[in-house]
Amino acid sequence: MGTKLCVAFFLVFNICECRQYRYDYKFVTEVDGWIKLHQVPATWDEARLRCQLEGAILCSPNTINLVEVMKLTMKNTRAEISGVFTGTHAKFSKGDFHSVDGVPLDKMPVQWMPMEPDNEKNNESCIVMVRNGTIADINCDEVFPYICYRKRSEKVILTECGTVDTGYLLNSKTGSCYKFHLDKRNWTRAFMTCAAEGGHLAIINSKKEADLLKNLCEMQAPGSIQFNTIFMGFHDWGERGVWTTIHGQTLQEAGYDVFETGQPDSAFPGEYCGSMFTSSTLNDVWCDKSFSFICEKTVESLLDFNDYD
Ligand SMILES: [Ca+2]
Ligand SMILES: [Ca+2]
Ligand SMILES: [Ca+2]
Repeated sequence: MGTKLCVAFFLVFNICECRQYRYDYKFVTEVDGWIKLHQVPATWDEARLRCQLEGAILCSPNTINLVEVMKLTMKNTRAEISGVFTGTHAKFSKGDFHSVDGVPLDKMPVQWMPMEPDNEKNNESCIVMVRNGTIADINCDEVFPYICYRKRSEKVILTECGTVDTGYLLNSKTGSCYKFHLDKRNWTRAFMTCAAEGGHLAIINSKKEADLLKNLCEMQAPGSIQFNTIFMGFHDWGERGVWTTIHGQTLQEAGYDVFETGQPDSAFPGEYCGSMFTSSTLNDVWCDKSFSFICEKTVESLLDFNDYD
């Protein structure tokens, strides 16, 4: 109860304050927005997508303040040695470098490194920035750390689910929030999407929750047939035939293990990822096939109770 009161208070407080976005983003006055350094190097596509899923954009040195903040953000991390991917690219048209929010490179207050740009092997359509603020063109499939940025806007209001993402709806029966993704992704991408949104692929903890997810499917995808597949948060973790949730419990421990009749059947060449039919019974499915999925998050998953400044 204490936590719930605290969350309620926090959300009200936050609507007035508008400084809190999510615990992993820091508000930076100089750029009037939130910044997050991703230290794990990723390809440019991966970096762009992750920032987007977090509700931000892959940061570019659009202004002098952004350049300075990017340099500061890299300081004392490995990114200071490697540099970071910026959101500036020419993937759509060779040489036409723009930030992901549409600013042409020529308007950015940055200089090329010596000998750059060289478009090596005619295959360099992404831009990295190093600690002194100079840039180079680079192959987009290389991996670098990167910075996500979200500019403050009037619209930043946390919902009752503790996120700006209005796709999450609170269910009073389970106390969890759920978002139905009609867009189809493979299991790994679905996992990443939920994680970036501050949640996780849905884990069914009771018959009540199974019924609720079934209703959610009916609401979100009306007319969907009973045996449509929705990815869920369980996996065989390489232990063939042993099903464990992404939070490490057996399905029984989690509270719901009702497979559809004849399932799991590990259809050729092997089904190692978890799903449910829209009728709410479970099924093992191919991990690399793309299906719709449901993310689940707790109200407080993105909140930072230590940061009231
Ligand atoms: Ca180059
Ligand atoms: Ca659950
Ligand atoms: Ca199956």
